[in-house]
Amino acid sequence: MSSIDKKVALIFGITGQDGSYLSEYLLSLNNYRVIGIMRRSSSFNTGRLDYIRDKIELVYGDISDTACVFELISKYVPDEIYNLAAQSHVAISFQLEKYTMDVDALGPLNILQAVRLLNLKDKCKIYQASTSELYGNTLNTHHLTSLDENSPMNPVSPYAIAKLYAYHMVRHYRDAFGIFAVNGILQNHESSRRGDNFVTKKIVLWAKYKWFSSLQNYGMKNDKLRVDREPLHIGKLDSSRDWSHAKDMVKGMWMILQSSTPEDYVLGSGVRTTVRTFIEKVVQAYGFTVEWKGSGLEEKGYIQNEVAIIIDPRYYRPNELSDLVGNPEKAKTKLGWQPEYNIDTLIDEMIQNS
Ligand code: NAP
Ligand code: F7E
Repeated sequence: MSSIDKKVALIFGITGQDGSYLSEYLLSLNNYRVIGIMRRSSSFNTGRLDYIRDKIELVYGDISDTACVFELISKYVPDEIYNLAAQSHVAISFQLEKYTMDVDALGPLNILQAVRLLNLKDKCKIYQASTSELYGNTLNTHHLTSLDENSPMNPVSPYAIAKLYAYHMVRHYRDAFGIFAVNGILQNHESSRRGDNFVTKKIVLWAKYKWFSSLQNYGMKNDKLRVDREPLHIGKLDSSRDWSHAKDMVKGMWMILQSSTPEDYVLGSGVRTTVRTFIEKVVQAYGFTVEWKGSGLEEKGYIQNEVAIIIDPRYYRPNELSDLVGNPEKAKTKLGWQPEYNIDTLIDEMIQNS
């Protein structure tokens, strides 16, 4: 297929976890020209893309720069715009309130306005990376068993509040202007390419590089402990999340944009796992078990009678979201979306490749 016949996909946030998997997925379809927006940075931020660097086009830009977004969209006239760009760390959003709003709320508005004002509504479809964080503690307050497209949204962090603005603007642009703009309301998704300060990756990196001796022994019973081992410092142990693999999620993003009608979809595994269980599973993968003793801030996790996990209130948030689990039934029945990973194969991939 010549490059003229290919669909043009413009990805904001291409250098992040999802951006790299989405690029890989689109390239595998063989009919996409993939163009990604990267930020200027004092150090290289394209490490997740090195292996496909020669198959994609990268251009400098920033989603919070209105003129830049307009110029990029008018230059490339994309068939599909994926907005994955965000200040995506919930805990850090409490310290970066306005910045998070500028990027996560007003950034998507720049894209929507560009498509409308450049009269590209019949050409460009827009995917917005919405999040299960929009729901806040709705599971508990409304006594629900899982979260679907109709569950009430009560965000409890600056990140989620900014994302709620974008979510509603996407709906508004769809209803008011007939633009094909959709929200993927995604539960947590992880991988070996996850940012190092998200809890799953932090646990995997600790096990692999700070506690157990080497990957060579991974999966064998009685792996050795490192001589210079250091305990894991962790926040809320009993928060639960619905953890999927990012590879499954990016395929879902693409499917959402291929639908004949623009609609919002929840994607997730439908299975909740606590931070505590995630730690236990990672430790079990190395052939060991965790014994928990004490409670609250005094609780500790022991491996072979040695303190290995310490509760550290530095990782508590001003407002904690204690429980999230999604109901992806609509995506499964209407789009035929089916995830391939489960929590155990996700952990396996993370340990192998991190
Ligand atoms: P990520 O790894 O943090 O990637 C975020 C991307 O956005 C990076 O490429 C980052 O660039 C870019 N970015 C940040 N600020 C920008 C700006 N001002 N202009 C342009 N680009 C900017 O996040 P992710 O896990 O891939 O998630 C992708 C999207 O899904 C995010 O919007 C996130 O909020 C949302 N989401 C994620 C999850 C999840 O569990 N992963 C769940 C639901 C929703 P740098 O590389 O230069 O930092
Ligand atoms: O926290 C608890 C923490 O930072 C998960 C983003 O991709 O998913 C992500 O947001 C849970 C929370 O992810 C530590 O309190 C305990 O309950 O890995 P996380 P997140 O906040 O769920 C949503 C869907 C997004 O949209 C976001 O962009 O783990 N936790 N101890 C900890 N969390 C961190 N980071 N570090 C700890 O030491």
